[in-house]
Amino acid sequence: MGIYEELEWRGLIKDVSDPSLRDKLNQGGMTFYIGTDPTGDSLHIGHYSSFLICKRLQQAGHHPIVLVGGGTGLIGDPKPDSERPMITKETVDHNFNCLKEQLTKMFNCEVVNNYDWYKDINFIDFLRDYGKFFNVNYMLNKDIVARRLESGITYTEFSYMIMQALDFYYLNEHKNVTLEVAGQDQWGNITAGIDLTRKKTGKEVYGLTMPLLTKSDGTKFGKTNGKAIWLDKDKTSPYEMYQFFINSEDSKVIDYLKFLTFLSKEEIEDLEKKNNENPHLREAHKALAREVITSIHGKEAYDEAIKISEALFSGNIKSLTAKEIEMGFNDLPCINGNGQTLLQGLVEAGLASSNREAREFLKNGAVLVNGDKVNDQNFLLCSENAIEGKFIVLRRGKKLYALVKF
Ligand code: 383
Repeated sequence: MGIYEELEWRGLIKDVSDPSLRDKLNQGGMTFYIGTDPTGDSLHIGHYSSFLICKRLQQAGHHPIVLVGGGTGLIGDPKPDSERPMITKETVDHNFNCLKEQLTKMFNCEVVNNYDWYKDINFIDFLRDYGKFFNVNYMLNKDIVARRLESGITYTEFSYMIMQALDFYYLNEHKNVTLEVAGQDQWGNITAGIDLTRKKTGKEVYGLTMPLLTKSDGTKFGKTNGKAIWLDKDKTSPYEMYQFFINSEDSKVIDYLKFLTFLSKEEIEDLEKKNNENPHLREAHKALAREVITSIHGKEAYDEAIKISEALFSGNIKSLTAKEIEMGFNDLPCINGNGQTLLQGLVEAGLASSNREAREFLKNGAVLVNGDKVNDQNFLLCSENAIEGKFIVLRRGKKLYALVKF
């Protein structure tokens, strides 16, 4: 199986600009690029799924260049529904540095900034040297612009495709880039670059897009409760990421393994069999979480995520450090500890609806404090009783948790 067939098997090919790309990719030796705009200070799992193509093509003997759009980030790639708010140059600079660091760490790749070539192009040159190659009808027919005609699009965002096209042309001229890869939402921008390069140089360059990952209801993959899954540990802890993957839909987990891991066809087929025969063991889900988290955050972070999950599952809270508790309980109700009684704390944290109900729970032995059963309603929620003086974990019944912070 060549790399092209492997990408096909993984479900990673949506559009290709020319059928001859199959042989070219199978031969190796192409320099390709993929870009992202510094609209935030971290990439998320959606970006990750696209950027993994860097490693896959690299392993097949191609050379990656990653572009972080310090220039395009100042303009904004049109979204289907509405204009983007402008972000300041300072924010773009800051985000650029964050993304550059994340990407070099993960993919050990060359990172370029398109601001470096735009800064020398003045407006007159831009219109003469590039604008002249774009027929407005051609631009209006691009899917993304067509979709915005109703709601409106500014001249600024309308010009975006010329910039991305210019990048492809520039990288072809200066770095011998002959292929641009991206998620399927970038097809219009990629073909604009192929056309511009052909018109300006007569040379043929290529494009390839990957489908966007979805959930079974067709919505975008990569969010829990409306929150994105970030690659930055401080925004999404490895434990949260673990929960996200372990809770993947059964009907989708094999697709995600193909898309997001480097496990081989044989290994994934084996997991598929296990998933069908013994779904309750969740072997495929566990492999998915292990592969992705180890590759993004390393083995240690993965082990920590497992440790937190196991402690929360078994109730063995005391085996956790304060830092691990903070990670594990990030999303749970939280109250400030001020030496209140356990009775007061249960009500305040919403684990009981009244003092009377709280007393009932205590009497029935349904309340755990840091994993131990407590039935003394006057037990004090004070830092002396907290783990590392910082956290008390309250649990009522099997599943309801709250955190008391000091
Ligand atoms: C800018 C200049 C270029 C080439 C690409 C760009 C960025 C591009 C874009 N990409 C998305 C982003 O920045 O907007 N115009 O968030 C996303 N990508 C990748 C992938 C994806 C796309 O970073 O489909 C998801 O992650 O292509 O939406 O010369």
